[in-house]
Amino acid sequence: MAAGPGAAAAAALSGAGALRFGHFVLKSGRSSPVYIDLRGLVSHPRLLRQVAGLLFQAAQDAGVRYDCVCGVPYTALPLATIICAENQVPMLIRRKEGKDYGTKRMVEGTINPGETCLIIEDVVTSGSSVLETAEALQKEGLKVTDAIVLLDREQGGKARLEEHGIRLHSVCTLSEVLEILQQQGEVAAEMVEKVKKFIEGNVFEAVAQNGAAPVKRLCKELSFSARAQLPGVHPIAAKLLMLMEKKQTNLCLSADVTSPKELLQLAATLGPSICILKTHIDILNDFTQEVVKELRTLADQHEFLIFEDRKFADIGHTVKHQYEGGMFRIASWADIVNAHVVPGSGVVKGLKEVGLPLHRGCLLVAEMSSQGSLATGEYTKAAVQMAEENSDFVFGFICGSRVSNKPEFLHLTPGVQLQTGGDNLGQKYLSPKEVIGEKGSDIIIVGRGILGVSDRLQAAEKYRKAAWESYMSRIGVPAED
Ligand code: 5BU
Repeated sequence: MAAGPGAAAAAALSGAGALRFGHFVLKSGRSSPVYIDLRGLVSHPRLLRQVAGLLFQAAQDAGVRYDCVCGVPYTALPLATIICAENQVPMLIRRKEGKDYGTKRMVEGTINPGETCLIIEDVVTSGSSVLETAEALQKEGLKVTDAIVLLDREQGGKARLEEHGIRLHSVCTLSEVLEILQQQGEVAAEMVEKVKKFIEGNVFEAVAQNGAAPVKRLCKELSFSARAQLPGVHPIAAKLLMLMEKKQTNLCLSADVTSPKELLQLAATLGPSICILKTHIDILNDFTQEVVKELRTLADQHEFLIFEDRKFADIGHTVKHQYEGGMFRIASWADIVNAHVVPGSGVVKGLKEVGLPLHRGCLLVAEMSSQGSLATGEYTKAAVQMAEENSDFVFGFICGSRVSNKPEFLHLTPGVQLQTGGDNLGQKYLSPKEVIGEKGSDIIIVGRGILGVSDRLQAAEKYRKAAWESYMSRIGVPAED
């Protein structure tokens, strides 16, 4: 066998069948020429022990000082176990969030606050999993200064962890492994080039973090129309993404007016500038089914979707009735509704029973724009998990920044004005550029920024252009003058 930790790692990876080359669609929806999965390592006890030895040695070589060890769940758990058992080091286990968020201990084992815990991981891409484990340990009062990984995919994880004060030591990098395998004739030079190009074009960079939810962004973004064609994308998301691209608008009008006549006037004049018209149907002082019928006609004529910002927040049985019946019969005319996740997944399940047969879609409130909102951190993460578990009905989020890196999910952000600041009732505003360009959201939701101006069409066009230009520069298309 060739000498050196890199060669030993490469041999272990190919011995465990952990590296596959070809054409793969990743969880994020992107295609990749390489697929790395070390879960099968547990079926190769000799290799498992060898990899644990390489990780331990890498920590020794780097001169890392630590009091205990924690593996990133799940693949690195047996590796951490071997390291700890063989070298008499106390171990900690981090729980992956279970269904009963926040009620269980997140770290098992004896925790001595102030001690330093070394993190063990199999593969690092963006560094998110290591960061999540580090956050859980830090919450318990432990220090995290170093992490050891078998394979660094060189896609920005090292730099991202460094930003958080964590040094990443890798036994080998993906390009080293590729070179070794190429020398050994196990991979063709062509494939090596292909993978290297893929790595270069897919480096994660950190974007503004809001609360505890780690947010990641790929340098090269998919366009709205490319996202519309992803396999498994929700039909409403696909329709929305396509009409956004066609009309060049990622502006949602929050039509918060109380007169039905004014609502319909707004829809008729601003229709061509918007991708969604958002209603609060219960603020109309004179509601009739005729109003929503006319609104539907205007939506079809100008190609925008209707989003009733109802924020359902009750048990499944109740929201079903609220969505389907009552005087508003929301499900019969609104393409999109939204829900709070505070009741647990029953709220989505209830809405789904009504919405799915009608081909409707739902957004979950993952974050709110208002001062002091409690929808942060673990709550936001729970919303993302709920969306992932119900992606046949849920296609995105109401949020302040990108909360999921899955391109099939859409991010819609309220609290947007060209003049930033807030109102006197807790609303906070960011600019379209901040929201789309920096926070990584997809669609701006604007109410009073447009409604409070005498020439509403001109104002809507201003917002549309600002948000669209930010999106274009995000995907790497220079602005036209
Ligand atoms: P504004 O006039 O642009 O401030 O209106 C914002 C709209 O978005 C308004 O209809 C709110 O009900 C809605 N909204 C919000 O402002 N913040 C949130 O977090 C959520 C909804 Br969820």
